[in-house]
Amino acid sequence: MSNANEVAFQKAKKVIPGGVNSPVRAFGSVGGTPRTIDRGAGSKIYDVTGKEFIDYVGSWGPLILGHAHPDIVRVVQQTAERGLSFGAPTEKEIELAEMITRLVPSMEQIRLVSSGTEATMSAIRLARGFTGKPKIIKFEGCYHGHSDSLLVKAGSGALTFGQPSSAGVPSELTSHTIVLDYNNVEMLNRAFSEAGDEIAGVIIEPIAGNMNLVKASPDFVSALRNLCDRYGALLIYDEVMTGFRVGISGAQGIQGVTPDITTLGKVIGGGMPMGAFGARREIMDRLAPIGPVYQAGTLSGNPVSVAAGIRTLQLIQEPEFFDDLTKVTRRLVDGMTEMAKKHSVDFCADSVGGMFGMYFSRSIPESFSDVMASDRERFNKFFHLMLDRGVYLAPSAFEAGFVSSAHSEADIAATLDAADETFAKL
Ligand code: HOZ
Repeated sequence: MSNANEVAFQKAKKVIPGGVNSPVRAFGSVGGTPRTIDRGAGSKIYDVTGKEFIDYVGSWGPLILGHAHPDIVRVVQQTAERGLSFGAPTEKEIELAEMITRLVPSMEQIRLVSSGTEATMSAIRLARGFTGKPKIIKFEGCYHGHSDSLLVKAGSGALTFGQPSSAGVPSELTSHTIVLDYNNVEMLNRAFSEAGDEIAGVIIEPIAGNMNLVKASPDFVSALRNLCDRYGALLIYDEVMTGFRVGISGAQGIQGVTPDITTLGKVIGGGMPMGAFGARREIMDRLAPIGPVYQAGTLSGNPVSVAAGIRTLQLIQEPEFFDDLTKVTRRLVDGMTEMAKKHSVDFCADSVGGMFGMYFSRSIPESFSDVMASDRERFNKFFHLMLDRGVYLAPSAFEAGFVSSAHSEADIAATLDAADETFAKL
């Protein structure tokens, strides 16, 4: 590898812990030196040596239109010229809220925040404030940001680095968090029958993307909705990753479920920092300044992020947008599966909209334990061989991947050529 990435990483490690501003970037589980990125354009990113990569990370999900989309860059520039932040209401944030509430009808009102972590943390507080109950159910391998009570048996970087539960979180702070197996209806029933009166809410990634990609089964989803209704708990759909990524109304639109609270992030900021949470009005009325549940943020509803978000949501509502994105992503995963078969490698892949999972296992995982049983050593080799061939995948076997509308047939073909060579070497 060229020296410039190594030089940059060594310099970074002196002043930034582990050389990165978020752990999964560090190549910690796959080994080697992270590429230091210089710029991006469309489906490609370029590192500091000038090497080009077809990018399937897309800044971990937000870049559904690809890098530096001209329309997004233009609105960001135009908006920035009029002021970067006001800490006061703007007309544009109303426009974004109207757009989101129209596209995701379970969210009658939304509040904008600056990250997915803030969105889920606030959603949990709201669920407790609304129900007056303390306990939250989450599922092993789901990641809902890094707030204390949710960092228990979590996915994403926490899982990648073998610390699904973080140091620095006193057990008192997680004593109200109940962790259950994903897609396990029996366990869910049992938890509600034992502690139903104390459960404020159940938070779930309805299509999990932080333990690779794992879909909630229809039975599991309907059990969640029914049990929450029966016990007066709130169903919280964490759609930070899936919102406006798997379809125009998110995973809830695909599954036909009406959650009580939804959290969003990533795509809604168009590549700028942004998160949101929303629910029906009676729940949102509990928030300050109307209600007693406090939640705030200096940069919440930041005008530059809002402008990027509005333009992104306008573009993804164009006819055929999700049909095309879904087809291209499907072509990628089907092609990868074929290549693996050609070389007799145990591998499978799946996708929903513009989000995909690739697994070194014989069948598509349905639970955290299935994901853990996949061949991580093989993934690590695969990752590096693909990287050498100019394909940038998430540097972890536990992260979903993302295709953007900028990915062309030629990108998919080049990726499959790289996969052909790679699988031959595994
Ligand atoms: N949830 C994202 C990855 N699964 C966040 C990216 C990060 O942790 O840096």
